[in-house]
Amino acid sequence: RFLADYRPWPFRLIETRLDITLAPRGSCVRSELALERTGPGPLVLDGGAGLHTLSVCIDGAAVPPEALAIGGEALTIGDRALPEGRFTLSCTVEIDPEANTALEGLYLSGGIFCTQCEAEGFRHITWYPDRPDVMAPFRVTLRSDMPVLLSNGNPVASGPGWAEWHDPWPKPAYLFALVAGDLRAVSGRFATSSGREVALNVWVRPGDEDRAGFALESLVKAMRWDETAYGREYDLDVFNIVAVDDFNMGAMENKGLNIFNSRLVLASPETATDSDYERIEAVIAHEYFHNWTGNRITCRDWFQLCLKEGLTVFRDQQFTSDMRSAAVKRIEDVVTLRARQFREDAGPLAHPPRPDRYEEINNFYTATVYEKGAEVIGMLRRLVGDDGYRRALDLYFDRHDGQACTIEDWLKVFEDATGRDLTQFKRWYTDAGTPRLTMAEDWDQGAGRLTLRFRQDTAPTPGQPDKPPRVIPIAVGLLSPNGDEVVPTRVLEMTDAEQSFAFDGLGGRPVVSLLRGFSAPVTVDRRISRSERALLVAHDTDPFARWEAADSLAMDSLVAMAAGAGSDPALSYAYGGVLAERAMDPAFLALMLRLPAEDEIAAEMARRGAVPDPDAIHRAREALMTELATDHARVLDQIMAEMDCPLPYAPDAAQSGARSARLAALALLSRIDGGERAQAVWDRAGNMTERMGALTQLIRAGRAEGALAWMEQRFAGNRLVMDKFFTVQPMAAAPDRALPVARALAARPDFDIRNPNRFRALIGGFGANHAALHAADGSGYDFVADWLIRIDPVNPQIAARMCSLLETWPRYDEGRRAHARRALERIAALPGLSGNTAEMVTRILA
Ligand code: HT7
Ligand code: ZN
Repeated sequence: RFLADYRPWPFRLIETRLDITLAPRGSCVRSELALERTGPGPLVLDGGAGLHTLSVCIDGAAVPPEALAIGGEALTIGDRALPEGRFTLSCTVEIDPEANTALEGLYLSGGIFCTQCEAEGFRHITWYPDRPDVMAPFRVTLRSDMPVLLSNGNPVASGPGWAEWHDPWPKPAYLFALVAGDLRAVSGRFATSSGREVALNVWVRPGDEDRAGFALESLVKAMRWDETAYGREYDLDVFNIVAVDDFNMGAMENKGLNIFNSRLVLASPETATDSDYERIEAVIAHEYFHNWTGNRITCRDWFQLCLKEGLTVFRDQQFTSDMRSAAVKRIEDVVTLRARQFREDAGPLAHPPRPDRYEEINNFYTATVYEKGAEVIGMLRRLVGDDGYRRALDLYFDRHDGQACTIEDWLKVFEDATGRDLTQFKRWYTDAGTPRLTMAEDWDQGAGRLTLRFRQDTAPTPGQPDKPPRVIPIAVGLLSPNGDEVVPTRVLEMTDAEQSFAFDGLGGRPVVSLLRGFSAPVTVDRRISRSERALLVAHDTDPFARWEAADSLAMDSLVAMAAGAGSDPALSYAYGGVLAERAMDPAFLALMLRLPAEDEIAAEMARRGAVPDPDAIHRAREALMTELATDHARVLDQIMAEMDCPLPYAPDAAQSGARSARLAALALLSRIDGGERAQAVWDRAGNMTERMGALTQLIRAGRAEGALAWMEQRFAGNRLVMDKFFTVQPMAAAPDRALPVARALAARPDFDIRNPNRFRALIGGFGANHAALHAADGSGYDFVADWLIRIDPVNPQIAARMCSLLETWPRYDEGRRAHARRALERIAALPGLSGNTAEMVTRILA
């Protein structure tokens, strides 16, 4: 499919009525679409193979067989059978939710009927114009003996065995949802700024009510924040959230009826970690924010996916910054961006935030569309300023409410609101690849002038050999050699391939603090001495740049060590300085103590033109951690003691920051004490955060048997905790132990591949063990390929998404590349391979 092929649908959909009788093996879906022709051509509706069509009528009369074609994935009614003006098309189909293991359309999750319609799931429910630019109000009747029957919008009426819902806001089919099951609500109320009373419900399985409170609190915070920060008010009488155990992604923003993966709703201190809590707060907010950025204003077509996802990620990042520490959040976001999106951009799956072609849209819910889409908005905001951003957003909501829009519409509101020409900026949306920014410095002592000379280049990506320059906002500050800030942050706007910027009136040569706040998603090459880096680590006023200086010192050291060099004493010295600083925010300290992950080191080596050796990288990182722990054992122990949080447990920024610093210190110290401290933390642990921190180190130290047995016994019935059990073992195991551990876990009866969380837990956990995944004998690739082959016929979306575990194969040596290629070819050759996985494997191999 191609962006250039977009054509409007030649009919207007005035209203959609659905009457659905639910049964596990044969649910009956009756639809009535009120339609009006607006252009020439037949009426073509989308549908899937699983629809058993019982009748198709126009204005109550069966469509004659000669006018009707049902084939493949379309139902077509010829021109001549269609009345002039308004008419009603009614269809009746039967579908089989129990057989639906792909979890797309209507399916059953642990006895609960639920739906997932984004991107193209509605066509598995009935024949429909399943495209985001066809929007209509919905009136839905559900019939079932389940006690709770939910759909979008407001409840209209209900009786024993049925309920009617009406959603007045026109919406595309991908935002339709229904839920029917034995559920309990944890409820609250919210009064909007204009006085609308909204009933809030978080629906969970009986017995899970005591783990739903945090989700409800997060929803209230998100609703209030969107009113204050964006002037956006909620627009229905009820807002329902439902938690289900079987879900392909994290959550879904269906209008008024968000459906969530239960891991993003259910939390208690005993079962969820601090990061689980933070993620729940963020995703509840993300889905809620979609009500305006996605639902009220939606996408014209799926090429525009980042219009809603990039903007909504940007908004949820702002929200978390406001709720917690902005500096820590920014660094965490950059770490994720580099680990996932830079990796994508540097490999065979590179694509722009707005792709112009795809085969399977589900394969484009990527870090590029989401995270880079958000970065692009951050740059836009930096360029137009906070006021300009606010004016543009107000205009966006005014101008486009109720519409299905494009990236062009989005950029136009910025142009109209600020008077800025965004022609060049648009390249961030249309061009793939991470620009490399090279900086050189010219210092003129006599004139007191520092000139910064920049060059930008972007390597070719699939289908895009030439990369014209982009506009890059480069935030820069200058520090004097004694650490004082002599020039506060200034944003330089680079528009050419090469460009210089001068700073005058300087008393002495300053140290440049570059790309403050990570002002653009680029990589940086600059010549900078260790002592300048150390100065930035000690004194930079910009927290991101400060962290970045420490991270790059560590990275340089690790890259050199992986290539056989000894460690750099400057790093341990800089670490000592950081540890000595008493006033540092503990969450920030935890980030400063973190060493780059093995996959990040491999990526950096590849970027520098070297071939990474995963075993050497693993050894280097372990050696450096051991050295840092040895050098700083005393103060690390002090940190562990000081950061021991008082009871009661709270998942707030202060406590979770302290716990993360404590566990970062524990991770280092466990390298030199054989896991003794980890055992002590485990024995006294009062919450899941401490348990998982300690367990990771116990596994690494090879003394986790007791802890694992306890966990299994204590949480056997808790799927979410058992997912952690499946992830942490292969992830933290020594590289030569990870495969036998993963194989043993895969052989357990509770490794159920129909549950995406469980599959991701084990296969993703193994994939996170860099040296095991990239074992020289290809055993890691084979293990992953074997399981992708097994899951593909069950759940193609999950199979395709997990293919990205193999996307970095071109980085490695010839032997590993040959093994990876063979594993990928084995998947590609599978008879009946899904289109989803076929597309991914073909792109990865290209
Ligand atoms: N907009 C939602 C995306 C999503 C999804 C996409 C494909 C297949 C299943 C899915 N479940 C949810 C979630 C979001 O980004 O907010
Ligand atoms: Zn989203």
